[in-house]
Amino acid sequence: MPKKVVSAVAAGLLAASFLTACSTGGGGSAGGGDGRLVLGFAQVGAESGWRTANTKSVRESAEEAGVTLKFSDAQQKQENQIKAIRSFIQQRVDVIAFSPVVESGWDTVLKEAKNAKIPVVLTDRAIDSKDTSLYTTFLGSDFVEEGKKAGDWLTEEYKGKDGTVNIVELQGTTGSAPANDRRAGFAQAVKGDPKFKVVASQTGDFTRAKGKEVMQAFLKSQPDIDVLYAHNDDMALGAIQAIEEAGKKPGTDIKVISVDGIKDAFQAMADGKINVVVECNPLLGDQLMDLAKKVSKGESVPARVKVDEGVFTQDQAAAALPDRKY
Ligand code: GZL
Repeated sequence: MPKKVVSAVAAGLLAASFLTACSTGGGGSAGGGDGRLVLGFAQVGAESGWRTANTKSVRESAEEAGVTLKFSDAQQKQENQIKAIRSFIQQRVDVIAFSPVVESGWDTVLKEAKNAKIPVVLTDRAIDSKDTSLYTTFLGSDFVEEGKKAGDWLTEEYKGKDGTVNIVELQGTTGSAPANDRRAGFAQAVKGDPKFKVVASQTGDFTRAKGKEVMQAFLKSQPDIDVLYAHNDDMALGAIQAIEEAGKKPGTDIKVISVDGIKDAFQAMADGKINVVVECNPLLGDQLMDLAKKVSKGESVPARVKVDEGVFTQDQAAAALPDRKY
């Protein structure tokens, strides 16, 4: 059911035009009074190719939509995102949007935004607050579904084959929605078959460097690894370096399952080093600007806006690569 944002009821034409004039970007006082919507956006950081593409999409879409964007990069620290949201409140922006680096710890600052009558849009990642009045809508992927797609590929790949399948898992940032949900979705997909065993699971913080470092540790501690499940491409690409440095063939000796769908992962798939990529679409900018404009005018918007995304296997990689947008 679309979440009803209470919209002011104009009594007469004059009132309506007054309300309309006030709410098209003039609601806050952050703008230069030019009537443009002012959007405060608190980004997670620049930890991965996915994040870089997401930031580019938000910036370009704001430009095209005539939205004044106030952007902050939290360098993957929650306290920096909270500081940025408080700064946007101080500046009286019209709408606040952010991609929560972790699921918990947002109620206090979002209550401050609510008290300041500044609507909040969650993008990319969700929060675990019980108070859903703290944000107007959540625009992003279904990470449980992504994890399930990864697990479904694996069960299909090993259908009819006997013997234990030893899996190592590179988790995303601890406490983040994608890490929690991709892990849950994958576990749900493979739990029906006892041959699948997750023998090691640790965060690689969504970065290439950490993904390589943790994979090196897995290779030392685990005598027999059949599959790597990485919660994002950057960790998978780092892990591939570790696998090759250990004298093994990624994609063959150790099958590699990844999530995101950045160009480098498609290239690795075409090179036979990644077996399957579950797409997670970062190009949310246009949808975000549309939602922000509606929300600032008090129009009703759906409480949840999902993005379409697919699954790509090695045989599709080379043909798909030229058309990849991120
Ligand atoms: C998913 C996004 C994740 C990506 C990572 O929507 O939050 O964060 O999967 C990124 O690449 O770091």
